[in-house]
Amino acid sequence: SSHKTPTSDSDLQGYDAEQIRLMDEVCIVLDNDDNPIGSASKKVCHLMKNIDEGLLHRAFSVFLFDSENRLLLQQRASEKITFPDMWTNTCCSHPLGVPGETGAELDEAVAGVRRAAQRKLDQELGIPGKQVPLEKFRFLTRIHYKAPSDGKWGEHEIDYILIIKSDVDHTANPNEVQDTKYVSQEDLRQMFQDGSLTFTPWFKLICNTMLFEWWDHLDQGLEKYQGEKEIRRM
Ligand code: DMA
Ligand code: MN
Repeated sequence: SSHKTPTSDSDLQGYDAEQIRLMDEVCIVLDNDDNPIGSASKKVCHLMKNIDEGLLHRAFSVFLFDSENRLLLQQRASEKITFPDMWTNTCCSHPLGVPGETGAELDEAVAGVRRAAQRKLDQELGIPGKQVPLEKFRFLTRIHYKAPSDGKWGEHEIDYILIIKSDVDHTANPNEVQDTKYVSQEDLRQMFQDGSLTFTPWFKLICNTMLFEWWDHLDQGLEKYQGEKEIRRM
């Protein structure tokens, strides 16, 4: 349930106290080629007025499949400041500007987002780290995209795509996630036909381009999609 705390920060007035606290996390600020050039708070990185001036940060998106190749979706909590109530992929967030989660070279950056992914799968969905070991995350590619949320807030990220296949136990953290659902390809296509549901822009973007092809190759040679060096501009 939502707990609102008065804040002197007018940008954050009226939002959930825990989500306000998380706006102090330190994101990794990037140039257009994914080189870290500094850091800034999650709040600063997600204000459209800064994004409109070119501010860009590092993120990741996890797609978790079970042994039947069903994808775990989540519906974001109403408490989320950006993109509340929308259905999306298993878990998304940001590697933080802390030792272990940041890195300039691609290998080091991928190691950092794997650690961040493991941390957030636990924080958002209660998935134990041992069920999602770091080496099991397959890094596919990076997507550079921009998407407004509500006018004031939005995203502008280089998003590392991670796929993991694992049967997990999960218990949603209600401050982050209001619902979860395992879907087949057919189930997901049917959800897209349901006009009462909304989806995050990055999830729609990935679904409309690469997701179903990756999904078809989960068990035969996803290798050929892994470790792409080029950043996809979308
Ligand atoms: C941010 O996700 C990352 C992407 C790829 C959109 P988010 O808004 O769910 O981040 P957090 O869970 O840290 O609020
Ligand atoms: Mn972001």
